[in-house]
Amino acid sequence: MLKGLIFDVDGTLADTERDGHRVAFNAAFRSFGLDWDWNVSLYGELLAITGGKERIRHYLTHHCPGRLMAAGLMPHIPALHKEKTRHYMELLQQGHIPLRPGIRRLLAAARRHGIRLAIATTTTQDNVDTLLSQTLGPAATTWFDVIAAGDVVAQKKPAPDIYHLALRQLGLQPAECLAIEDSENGLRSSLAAGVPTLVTVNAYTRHQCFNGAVAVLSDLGEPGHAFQVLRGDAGGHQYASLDLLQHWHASSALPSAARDSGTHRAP
Ligand code: XBP
Ligand code: MG
Repeated sequence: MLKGLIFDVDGTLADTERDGHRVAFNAAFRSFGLDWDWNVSLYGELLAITGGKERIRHYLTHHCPGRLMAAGLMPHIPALHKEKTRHYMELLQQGHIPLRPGIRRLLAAARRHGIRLAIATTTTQDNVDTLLSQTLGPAATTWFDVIAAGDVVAQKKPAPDIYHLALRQLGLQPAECLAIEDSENGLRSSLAAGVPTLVTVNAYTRHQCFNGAVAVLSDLGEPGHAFQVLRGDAGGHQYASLDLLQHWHASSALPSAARDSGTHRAP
């Protein structure tokens, strides 16, 4: 039985990367007098590295023109990332980053039906709190029994650490939950923790491999705004209702033969 929904944040709750984090990184580089420009295409490559500090370190190691410059900048990564987070929070506070389709609707449905809510994300707690309060109101952070975010774990996604922490703090078994993710790194993390996972892609992740997901969608959809089912059986539904999530969750518990036989159809 589905007892908990565990949401990823970046790319899942909101499309935060291209016009949010990426813009904030570039603003921080300018604040530090660095002429680096993470354009849309390069940032798409750098997203393979989760964690903003880890992404900067990767850039310094693999992309930075001067070796000496890279070595000299390594100690400044925490300060650079702090400046980036300041810029990102400003973008959030200006209301530039809306929730993705279906998020508000599903959170409300889960709360009405007593399904517990959690977050498992690589970004910082501050970024999560600001996104939730800006888009859903100041009380929204209290809707989540658990917000597992950023550096609270040793290994970031695709390692399962953040999902293990969320499950431990929820006091739920992996099979009692459904994760919602947007990226291959996120899916690998949730599946490694044993959590059945629904994927909603975005422009940066649409081409990635999502083997093992209960279904892959363009987004969660809304009444009158149909989703695209990229993989899986939505039984003719036009958007991801709580019923449909519960169906996908139940089907994930079935032996693959029963699941693949199509006998367990969407409601
Ligand atoms: C996506 C990430 C984060 C963001 C940047 O997190 O990998 O690192 O790109 O945020 P999610 P920070 O698990 O929510 O998809 O700079 O705060 O790390
Ligand atoms: Mg994500």
